[in-house]
Amino acid sequence: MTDTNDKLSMTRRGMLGATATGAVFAGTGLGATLMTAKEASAAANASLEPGELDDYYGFWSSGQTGELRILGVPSMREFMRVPVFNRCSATGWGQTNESLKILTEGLLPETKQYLASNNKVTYDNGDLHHPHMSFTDGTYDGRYLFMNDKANTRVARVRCDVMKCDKIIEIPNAMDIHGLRPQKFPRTGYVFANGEHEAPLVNDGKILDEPEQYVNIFTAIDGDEMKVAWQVIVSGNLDNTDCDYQGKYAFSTSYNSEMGMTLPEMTENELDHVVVFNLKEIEKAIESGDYQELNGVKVVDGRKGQNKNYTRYIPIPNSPHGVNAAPDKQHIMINGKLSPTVSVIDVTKLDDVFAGADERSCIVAEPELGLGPLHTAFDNRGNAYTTLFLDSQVVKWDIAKAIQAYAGDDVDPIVDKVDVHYQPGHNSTSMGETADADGQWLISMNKFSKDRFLNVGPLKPENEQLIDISGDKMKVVHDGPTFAEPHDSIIVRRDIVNPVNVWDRNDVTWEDARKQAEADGVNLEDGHDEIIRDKDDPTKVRVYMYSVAPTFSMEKFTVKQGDEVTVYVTNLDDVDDVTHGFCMANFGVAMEVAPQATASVTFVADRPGVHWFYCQWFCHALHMEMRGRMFVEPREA
Ligand code: CUK
Ligand code: CUA
Repeated sequence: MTDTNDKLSMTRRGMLGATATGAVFAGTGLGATLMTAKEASAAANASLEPGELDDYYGFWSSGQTGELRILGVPSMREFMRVPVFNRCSATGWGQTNESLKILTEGLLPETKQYLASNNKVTYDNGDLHHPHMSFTDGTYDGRYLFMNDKANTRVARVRCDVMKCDKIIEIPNAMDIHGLRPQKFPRTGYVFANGEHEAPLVNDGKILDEPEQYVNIFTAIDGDEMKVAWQVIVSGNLDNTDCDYQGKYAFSTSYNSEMGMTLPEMTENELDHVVVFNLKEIEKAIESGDYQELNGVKVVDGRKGQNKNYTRYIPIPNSPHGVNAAPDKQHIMINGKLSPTVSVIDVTKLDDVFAGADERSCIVAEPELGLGPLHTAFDNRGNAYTTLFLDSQVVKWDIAKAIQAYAGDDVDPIVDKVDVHYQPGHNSTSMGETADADGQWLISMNKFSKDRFLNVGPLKPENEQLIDISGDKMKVVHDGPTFAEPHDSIIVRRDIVNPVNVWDRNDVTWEDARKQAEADGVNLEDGHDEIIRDKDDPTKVRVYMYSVAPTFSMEKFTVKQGDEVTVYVTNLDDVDDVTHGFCMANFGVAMEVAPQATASVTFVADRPGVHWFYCQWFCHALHMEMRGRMFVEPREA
């Protein structure tokens, strides 16, 4: 299979310059089949001519790298990396005052204390699994992207107008946020976030190795305010989450309903469960006071056996992983992982389940698809596409036929299978997690690339494959190596995403700089050029300069050894793509200053002598000349 797909991708590239003639071999995963010239040229559309724009934005997670990535689909070109939970040498994320504010303001007091005892102000790492766009009326609205950090229990938001992270909050009470999805209807609204790992609810060390006392926490965040709205205590752990198109229910899978601590314990039961959260009932509990307040959050008890209408636990085989709402607005797919099945919930049957009907009565199909089903994506023709981790395949299946088969009809829901390389986790289709699914492209995010690329040593890239799903048969049309480790992606029609080209001078990002400048009598919007020594604390110096290609307004400035220096740079260029940078050499200081933005960075000038600062973003023919000197007068002996 490897061979045939290699041939296809070579052929695809080879055909770009020439007219496709004759037939070429294409891999379908089920053996080589002849591909017509028409099909081949359809596949060739996956690549674009130089200068052509993609039809879709792809928003990619990066797992343990901690950033968000922006790709083009179908070209699979990587456009941008947006630092979120990581640090970034290029942009100064984690170093500028503006980014440090975002990285620190949402941390819990005990986290700040812990970090301070390790001489840190924020975490350096993150594990970003699930990027999802805000919704209005069941489809993407282009406002925000939300994403989780499994490593340090945080949720972040990226503004789609500038493609920068503007909020990060740490979630109290929960442990290790994994599954994350925005509310689809009427709008986002809530952002649902799963704590994956179980722990004592007050985790202060009084309870340690007593797993029977551990709980797990489901969190609803207000996506506009980026504050926790409420939480629910659940039985079992929580893996992935999604919600319906009605605004009534959210769903979370649990692979460890056993609450086991060892692998044999965690996989003991044949049935685990999906937790269904009844949003209206939970909101009522908050209103009526049926909650406890913990770390400033209203926490509702939705554990098994509470006999309340906050949650229901639907038995699912076996250690279910992904949850995916179909664009038909009716069906929710629960991916079985250790079971070869996907369990299909009909959301119209959930009212009855909450009224007392058998929990499994909402299951309307449970097709056997292959080994290791992890995640499911959709087209607009009633088909679902499920990744099979163990089989290294994507299986296309017909939802209506799966329902008929479950009802007893003799029909096979499986439409097609294609080999992918190797071991897929998430997949995503163009607009596939919205009501506007369009059935054009599918990305299979494969955990292993093995032999698909030149060997780069023991650590290999992952491999993402682009699959054309517009026809009856799936066709792998592109391999794309990626660094650690995208879990999830969304593919968004390009007309929905409309970022600006230059910043608005009034942007809130540098609000603090604006206020400080005002207090210092400096107008950031003018060409300003000032050195201010703080009246109350004379060791603090503020240097305000601006940049217009190819110069900084300040050719030199002088401070004293030991001064705490804050440099504010305002980029007065308002031309597309004229970003400057500010790097203070040998001080470990560097940042991006995009058109019309202000950025600032603070450091202690504890190295006497002459030090050069320079523009680190190639901006002009005289970019090398865009530099200046900082004189640091030695401390008096
Ligand atoms: S999880 Cu990674 S393959 Cu974190 Cu969405 Cu399923
Ligand atoms: Cu400004 Cu390079």
